[in-house]
Amino acid sequence: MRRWFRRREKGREGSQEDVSPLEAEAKAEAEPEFPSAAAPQILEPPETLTSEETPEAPEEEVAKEADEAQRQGLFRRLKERLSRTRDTLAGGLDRLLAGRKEVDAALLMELEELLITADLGVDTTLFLLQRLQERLKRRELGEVARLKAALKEEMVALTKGPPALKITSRPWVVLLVGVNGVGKTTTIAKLAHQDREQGLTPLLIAADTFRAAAVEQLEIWGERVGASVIKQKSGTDPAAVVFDGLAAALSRGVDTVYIDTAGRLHTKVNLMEELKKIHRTAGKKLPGAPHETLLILDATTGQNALSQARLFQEAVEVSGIIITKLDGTAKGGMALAVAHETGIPLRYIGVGEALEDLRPFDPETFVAAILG
Ligand SMILES: Nc1nc2c(ncn2[C@@H]2O[C@H](COP(=O)(O)OP(=O)(O)OP(=O)(O)O)[C@@H](O)[C@H]2O)c(=O)[nH]1
Ligand SMILES: [Mg+2]
Repeated sequence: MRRWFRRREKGREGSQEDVSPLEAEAKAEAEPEFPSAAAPQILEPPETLTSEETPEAPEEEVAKEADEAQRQGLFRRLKERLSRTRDTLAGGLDRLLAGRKEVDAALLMELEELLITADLGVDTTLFLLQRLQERLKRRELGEVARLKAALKEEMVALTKGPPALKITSRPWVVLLVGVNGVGKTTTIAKLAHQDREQGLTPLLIAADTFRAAAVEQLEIWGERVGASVIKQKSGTDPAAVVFDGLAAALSRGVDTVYIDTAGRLHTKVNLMEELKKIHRTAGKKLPGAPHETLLILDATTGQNALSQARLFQEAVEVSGIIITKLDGTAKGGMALAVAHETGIPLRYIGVGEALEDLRPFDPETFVAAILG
């Protein structure tokens, strides 16, 4: 909306600078170096500009077209990034349907195999198959072409969850959890980058005190995105770092706070206890915090991500999931399984290592990109 408004304003400025026909002629005479026969035609102002009642509609249309072009560009890139999953799913389905005239039980059995290959997991695959079999019984899948459309509809329906939470208090505190190497620190940088783009002030808290390099990594990202980092020396109790970090957030009046946590401690039990303590401490310093606890899952781990989700859910109340590294895997179907089987809203997907490579998860767009 804001972009559209800016473009409209720019359009207006542009039309104010347009030369009148008389000025144009004078300009043409003053520029004898281009005496070509085509010159008068070029200088003649287009009719729309000389008209007294320049309608606004064309400008709005241009802005809409530009937005549409941008949307399509983003979608094309998403499709490219998800191409390995797309090759498995969309490519596999096309091969399956080639030469077939009608959908029958045997075809659905083959589809089952394909969905498992794309890492949708047994439970989600069987759920989808059951929905398709019901449609088949209702004679809704007569033609082969209907099968793809029906599968897309059922996949989108799988992932419909509550809408993304909005920032309703300041500072808005987000705790990021997940096993080591899934992309927690990188995702914090991407989220902080998005905030900066929207004119918000993020603050990063380095609560992964287990590895000295973890703090440094967060500092480098902080510098890159223009966000302050609150840290203490390696080995400090992470809950204490969070307590001090939130005190700093309150005194500085920042908009958002991202807490980076360790992915590995001596034992899993240690890690879960540490996360619980961080969670409790945040709430003590700032009632209601953390406002979001985001679980980061790595797409390349496929179905294993589901057991990670169960593990973390037992320790802290996970309010949203981010799936990273969907760009490098054919296992992208796992995103649908995770969204369906955990019941936790999938908020974002990571499709690359750059700051811009975090996209809000939209079921329709995602399904169209892997199967459309
Ligand atoms: N291709 C790709 N790589 C990603 C994505 N997100 C993160 N990575 C990479 O994954 C690696 C690990 O990322 P980190 O952010 O360090 O992961 P972490 O969860 O903080 O790891 P620990 O601190 O060890 O627990 C880095 O090389 C990132 O660049 C993504 O969406 N796509
Ligand atoms: Mg990290």
